[in-house]
Amino acid sequence: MASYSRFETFDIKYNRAFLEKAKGLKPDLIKEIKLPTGLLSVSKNDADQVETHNAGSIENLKDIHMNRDDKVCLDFGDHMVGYVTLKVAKVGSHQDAPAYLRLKFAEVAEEVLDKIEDYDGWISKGWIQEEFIHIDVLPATIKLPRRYAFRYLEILTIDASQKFSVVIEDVSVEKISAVSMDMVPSISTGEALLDEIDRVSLRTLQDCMQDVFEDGPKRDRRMWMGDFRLQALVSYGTFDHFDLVKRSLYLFFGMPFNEDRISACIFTEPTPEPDDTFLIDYALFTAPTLYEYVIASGDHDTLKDLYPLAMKQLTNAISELNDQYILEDKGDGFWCFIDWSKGLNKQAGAQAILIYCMRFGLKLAELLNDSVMADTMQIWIDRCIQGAMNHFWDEDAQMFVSGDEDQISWGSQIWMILAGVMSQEANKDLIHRTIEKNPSIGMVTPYMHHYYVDALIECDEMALAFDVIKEYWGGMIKEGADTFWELYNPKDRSESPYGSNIVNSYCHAWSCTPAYFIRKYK
Ligand code: RAM
Repeated sequence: MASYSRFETFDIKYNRAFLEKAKGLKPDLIKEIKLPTGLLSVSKNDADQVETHNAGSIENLKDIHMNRDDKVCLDFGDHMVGYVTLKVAKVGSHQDAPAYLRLKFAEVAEEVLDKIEDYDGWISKGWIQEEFIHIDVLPATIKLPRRYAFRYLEILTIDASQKFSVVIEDVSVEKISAVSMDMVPSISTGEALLDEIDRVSLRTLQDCMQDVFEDGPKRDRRMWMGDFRLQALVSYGTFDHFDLVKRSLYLFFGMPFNEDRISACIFTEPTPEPDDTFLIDYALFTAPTLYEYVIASGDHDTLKDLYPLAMKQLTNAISELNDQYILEDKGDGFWCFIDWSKGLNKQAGAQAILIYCMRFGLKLAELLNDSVMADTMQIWIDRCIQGAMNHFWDEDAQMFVSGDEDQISWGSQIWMILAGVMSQEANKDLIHRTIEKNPSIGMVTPYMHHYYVDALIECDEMALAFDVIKEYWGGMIKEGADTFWELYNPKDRSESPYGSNIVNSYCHAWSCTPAYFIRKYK
């Protein structure tokens, strides 16, 4: 069973001044009332594919009288994040028993068919958006206390009674986000598919921009550094909500633990708290995230505040290098993320990400004229490149290998390219060799695909980069995505890192990056 890491002692150093700054930057959420647009039925066809069928006009809803096992499925026409209110009434004689309803919220149609009893994964089934409610007195207006992420809402009448039937008079959602789509200048690339990918990317980001940059409004509803870096990057030049980036940065940097580590993810409720999960790559990404924010916003005060701790993530990682300038492999545990592809060895990827992030550390040091730190970064970049070439480069395979079993994966090649370990010409050869050999340890997240696209651009393969965007993210659009997903393996739609895709998130922050590439390069 997979699991997140844990620290036995968890010594958090709250920086009250930073957390106060974060508090002062809490956004006012934009609220909008939305109504369902239609009625649907969802089923599976003979080829086991999920199909939706129009089940009539939404105007008919209040004419449907529901008794035991009757159900209706409402379509809101787009992905929603917000609070739902239902007006429920009855027809017939006196209500002689509670109305007993089950509500299922679904981001994608197949979730309507999922059964909670089938879930046996390793993360909580509490994430499955299903509610059972008893209503003793009808008519009633019920405002559900949870926030949901969904497009479809199935309402099943578990029971009414022989004397009365349930009627759903009205359902509405108060949709919330820190930003609105009107804030984004529209673009036209001349290619309809790219324009649509751009729009869906921004919708994904919008629905994840709440009190902080959440990773997914269905799950996990917290802020992970790896996701946040990419969200912030896409937000520059689109929603341009610098205060939300700044708030999110101060939250991460305001709660270091054990040796000033920055947590892989943080919680904000009931009060801000870091998770006791540490991922070396996510900690290192604090450097590029801070650098990119400062360049986009020009906010040098924040740079001065956060610089020491960003550099500490780099020097902490440097202190873990062995005398060959190599990060040791820590095996299968959750010590470095990179991707959810099964069996991926993380050692070479971690080494490459350290080099990649030290390059940002160098730039941060230069911005502050810290020549001692800039020299230190350069020395360790050179040493780690030397270590990487000696230890991970396989002369025979002409590819990078990782771990004791010399594993060749897509992730290791891509990260070594982005780290700039070799010349651009050699990188170009390497990416073509990778495409040709197609290592079986592949990539399953849009997050890793983002870095693949980035690596192709680094290798001056712009056309190929856009082919990947059109094929991979375009693939999700063909499958009906309103927002982009946490995980997409076109060869296996049921793939999940959690033991079942019932808990996968279908509006996931790290998948919003095509808008960044499209707007930068098209
Ligand atoms: C999952 C989430 C999140 C990601 C971490 C590593 O829990 O999908 O987005 O950053 O894993």
